[in-house]
Amino acid sequence: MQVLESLLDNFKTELNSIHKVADLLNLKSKYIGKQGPLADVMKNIKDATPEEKRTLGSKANELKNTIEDLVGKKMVELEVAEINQSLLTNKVDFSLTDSVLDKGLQAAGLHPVTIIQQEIEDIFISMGFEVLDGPHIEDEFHNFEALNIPATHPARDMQDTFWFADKKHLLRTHTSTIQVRGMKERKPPFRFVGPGKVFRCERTDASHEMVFHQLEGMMVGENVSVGNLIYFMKTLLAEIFKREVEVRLRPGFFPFVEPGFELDIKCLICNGKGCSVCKHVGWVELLPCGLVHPNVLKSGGIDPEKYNGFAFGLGLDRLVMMRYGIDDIRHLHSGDLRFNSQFKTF
Ligand code: FA5
Repeated sequence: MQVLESLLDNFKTELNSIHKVADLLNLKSKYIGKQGPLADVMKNIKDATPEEKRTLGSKANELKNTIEDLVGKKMVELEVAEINQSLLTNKVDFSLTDSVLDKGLQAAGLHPVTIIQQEIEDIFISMGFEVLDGPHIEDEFHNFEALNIPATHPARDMQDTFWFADKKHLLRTHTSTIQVRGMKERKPPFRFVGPGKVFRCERTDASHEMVFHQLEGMMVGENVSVGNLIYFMKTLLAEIFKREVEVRLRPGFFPFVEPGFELDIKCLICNGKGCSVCKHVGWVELLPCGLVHPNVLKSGGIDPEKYNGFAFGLGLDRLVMMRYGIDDIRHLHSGDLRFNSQFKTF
């Protein structure tokens, strides 16, 4: 009994000088572990009288619980202290000081395609458009059939396609896929844009890439006209270029619009004189568009007798080239930091 009584005092004295979790665990095992004094008392209890056994047993249990309690409390204390200490010593410095820049580290910037994409989204949002997204991996229905391009239609060859081995799935060749999903999910009147990456198995040159970006636009309602389409396109280009740019509209064929147009911009690289970007014609194809074909409205669950609409598919990379005077599209995805760092926005 005497051993038990002095045990708690000794434990408390030692506990006061503990400052580490590991030391605390050692102390615990020293007192109430298998080799500890408490275990000794329990081993020798067999020699005691039944009365002593009861008192000693309950005292030993009580002591074990008290020590466990004290260890638990101390453990919380030590853990909190350790966390506080590590917060003090492992501080993260979020400030970007001149000394960091002196070491050659540079602030990140946005890619020019992202800059233009965000600007255009803002312009269209201000005109009441929603911004939609769509998957890169598509099925035949969304990329072709719903857009009035059945399997046998020669227009499928207009966009060289990366097919998956199952011959049913593909990497979307245009953002027009977003039209189909957008129509199905809403009721007219509505207007939305859908930007994103598109993929074509094409030979690359100064104005063609295999992976590039488009921004689809669609407006559906009653009495939507070519006049509405031209108004939105002109507003867009004036906002992007912050000056009058020369454009021309010529007939263009796309199975999903009727009538269809090609909106070209006077080449800003050569000022219309002819260069490799405009293939020496002085104009760059930028923005095919037209009034949505009735069959496409039907695929989207919309009654073409009651509603009509316009759609367009803007080539974002070529727009970037015109705005910044970039003479080869391949610079855009070269990953060359000397190129990218020219477009810092912050
Ligand atoms: C289309 O992709 C149609 N889906 C656009 C459309 C939408 C028409 C809605 C009517 C209504 P096109 O294949 O012409 O059309 O591509 C559209 C634009 O993407 C082109 O004007 C051009 O700016 C850009 N583009 C096309 N191919 C490439 C390429 N290989 N590299 C870079 N830009 C390209």
